[in-house]
Amino acid sequence: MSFKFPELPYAYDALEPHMDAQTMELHYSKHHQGYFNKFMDAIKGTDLENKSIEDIFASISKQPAGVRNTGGGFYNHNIFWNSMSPNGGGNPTGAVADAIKAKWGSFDKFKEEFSNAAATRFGSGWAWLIVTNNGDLAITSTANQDNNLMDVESTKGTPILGLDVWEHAYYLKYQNRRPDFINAFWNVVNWKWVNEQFEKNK
Ligand code: MN3
Repeated sequence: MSFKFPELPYAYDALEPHMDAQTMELHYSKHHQGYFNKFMDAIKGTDLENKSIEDIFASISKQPAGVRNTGGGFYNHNIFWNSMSPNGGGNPTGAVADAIKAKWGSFDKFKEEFSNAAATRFGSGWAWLIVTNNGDLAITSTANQDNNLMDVESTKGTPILGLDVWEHAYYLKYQNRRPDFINAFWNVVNWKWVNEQFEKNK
């Protein structure tokens, strides 16, 4: 297994006005790249170099905090970039749309609960839609760079939609108004990609 720093799937300004170009550039080229570089340094020469990221997360409680924080930072931002698209927004489609309706009753109710998870995460962290290990959908929130693939989380599953609510994700454009950033996110959600992840992991 070798890890690669991914290309951003669109231009820095592609998600304007919802996600501003300056934030996107700093977030990807400084924050995400920084996590990746530090993760590579942290696992260099260890047996983790030959493991998948999922395997590393499955026993993350046995690893140094540096591996947990930087490995999480690397993986989580991959999910975040793919969760958005210039052609995104609107309503979910495909099997995930049906599963959301079955679980929450309506897309609006789902949006409300996910937004609430993102808004109420104290400090830095993430809101997720995950496929749990028994194939169910769940909304979760994790601190710092943790995610639900990690053995430290009580709810286990694979993230299929992720929202970064660290201040670096929104402060330049939205300052302290995290709820405005969360509302803007819905205009760019890449439901096609989310549905593909759901199909793969359900
Ligand atoms: Mn971030």
